[in-house]
Amino acid sequence: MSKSRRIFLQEAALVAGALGLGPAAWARFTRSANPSAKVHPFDIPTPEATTPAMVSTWNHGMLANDAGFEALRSGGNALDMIEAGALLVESDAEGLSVGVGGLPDRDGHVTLDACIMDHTGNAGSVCFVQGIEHPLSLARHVMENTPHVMLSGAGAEQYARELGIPTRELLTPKAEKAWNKWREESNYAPVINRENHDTIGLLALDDQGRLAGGCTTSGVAYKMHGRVGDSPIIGAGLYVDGEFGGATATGLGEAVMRTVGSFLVVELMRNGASPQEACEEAVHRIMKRMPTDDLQVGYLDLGKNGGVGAHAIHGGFNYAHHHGTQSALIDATHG
Ligand code: SD4
Repeated sequence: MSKSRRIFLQEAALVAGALGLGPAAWARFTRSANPSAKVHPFDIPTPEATTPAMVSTWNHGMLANDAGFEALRSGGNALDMIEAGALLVESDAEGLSVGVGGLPDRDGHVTLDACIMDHTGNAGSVCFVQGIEHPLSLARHVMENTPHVMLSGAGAEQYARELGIPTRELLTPKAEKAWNKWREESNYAPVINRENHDTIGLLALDDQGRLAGGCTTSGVAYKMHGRVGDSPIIGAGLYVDGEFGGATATGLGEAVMRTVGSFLVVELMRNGASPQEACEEAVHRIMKRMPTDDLQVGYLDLGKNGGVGAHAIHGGFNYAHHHGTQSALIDATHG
């Protein structure tokens, strides 16, 4: 065993002790180091098999959902559906809001946020990471192979290096050109408009009734260096409750974080709201509390039984819905 792996396991054991984790939880956290711990809780199917479905934000959600269903057909589960969809969009250098090609912060650095969560409540997240093409996959490693939920910045990058994940330049000539143009005026106000709001949030229900969700983004364009949005925050940019449903957010993260938006959507479903009612109420909470002329936030959710809801403050938010036989791009309601 390598020295860093040994130190990691010692530290993880300390954390597990401090958290009061019993042997079963400890075995799950150290799954990769313990060959006898073969069954991850996620792999235990829930009792009902269901019709699989996947919803993802924005136009690029169409291809992401196709990739998700491909992963399902190849024997994957809901988490694999999420990761497959994210991988595709993160690698698309034409997209200006996710992974490679994302618009940089005001100092010219592309910094990424991502998270993932499953129906058992497992969650992993990375924020403020640079030079990593697939932050959502790194978040999945955090979830599955460390005792933590969230790693940030240099620490997350160090973990990626330990995993052998190669680094790469994420700033494309197209994004650099846009940044240079923005610098002519350097307007630091974090406004979400048509150009800078294409974070992908993904929710999947597999054929065993297991829900999972993910969210990955380069965040608000030209943000302050070090700014982290809602997208990697469990409960804000994403939340999954295996009993009721999952939700994800897009738009200005500050408004979503202040209202713990995705958790709110799921909790409303838990209390009897339909997926659509839950998204509407969460948007209305924001509209009641803050000025919304220049503010866009949209929620998308997927109920445990396959119901879908989506609602935004302003028009323009759309999402892709795939349920195995049919796939469509749908305009969300707003206001
Ligand atoms: C953020 N919520 O960093 C992200 C941005 C976004 O669609 O969703 N854009 O605030």
